[in-house]
Amino acid sequence: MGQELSALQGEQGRLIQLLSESQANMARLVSSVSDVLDTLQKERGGARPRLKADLQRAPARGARPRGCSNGSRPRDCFDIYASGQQEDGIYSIFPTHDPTGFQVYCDMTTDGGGWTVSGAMSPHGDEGAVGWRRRSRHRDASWGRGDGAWLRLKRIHVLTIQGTYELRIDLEDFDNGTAFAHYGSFGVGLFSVDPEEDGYPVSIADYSGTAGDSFLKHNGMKFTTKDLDNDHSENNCASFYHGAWWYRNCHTSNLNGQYLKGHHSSYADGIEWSSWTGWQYSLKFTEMKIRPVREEN
Ligand SMILES: [Ca+2]
Repeated sequence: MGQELSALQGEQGRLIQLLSESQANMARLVSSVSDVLDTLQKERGGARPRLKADLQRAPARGARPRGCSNGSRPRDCFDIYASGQQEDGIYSIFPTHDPTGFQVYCDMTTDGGGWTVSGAMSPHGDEGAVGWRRRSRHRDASWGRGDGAWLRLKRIHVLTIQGTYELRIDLEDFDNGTAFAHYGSFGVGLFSVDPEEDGYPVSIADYSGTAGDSFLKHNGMKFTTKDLDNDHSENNCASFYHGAWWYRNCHTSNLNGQYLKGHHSSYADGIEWSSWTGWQYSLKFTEMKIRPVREEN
């Protein structure tokens, strides 16, 4: 315990030094670390591993106990798949850092199955988007809407800190064309002391697939919504492009843009994946899904 405390105190000192140029940030971060230290001191028992993980935030490779048979609580759809339930549908999962759990849609058929669908958020106020809404409602049943973006990010966060996760994005156009983009590693807020305060920055790497990469340029960016501008543009990219995303200045993809049904004359404000269909084609269907990277044994 003493060793851990002094390691934490060392970390606190390092943060102070790193942020000395920004007094506001420094104060906030130091108080955040201090809070964790206080809590740690108060609750030396039960909460310790979680708090330690929160501070260190090293994605723990190989930490997944095998097998989720009868009665044990699945941390994600892959646990459910591994326990023998291999039908697409809505399941309850219980991530390590959100033990009360929540429901998700599990894709048990695409590319080996075991995918936890983290969704593309529903288009904002697009009443005409019936087909998309019907399909996304099914999958997004429990992920919330509107402000649900932040709830969703929190859930993606608690999932992706459980290990190394891969990301697959499936796309469909209005001519029944399909494509996908795969990323070998993906997470949000992986290195944040307070991920929400930090804007759930995205970590993403290792593209492969058929849709081309339209996401790597967003690596490291915080999430921006219309009411919270975390991007590098002098404007708010979410307002400007009618979406919510890990915008830089501003985007190569905009999966929460407007449902504009294919070609549109406006610029980049639809559901765009630019490397596949450019900046003036709003896709019919998109789906983001994550799965823990299986160790090679
Ligand atoms: Ca901005």
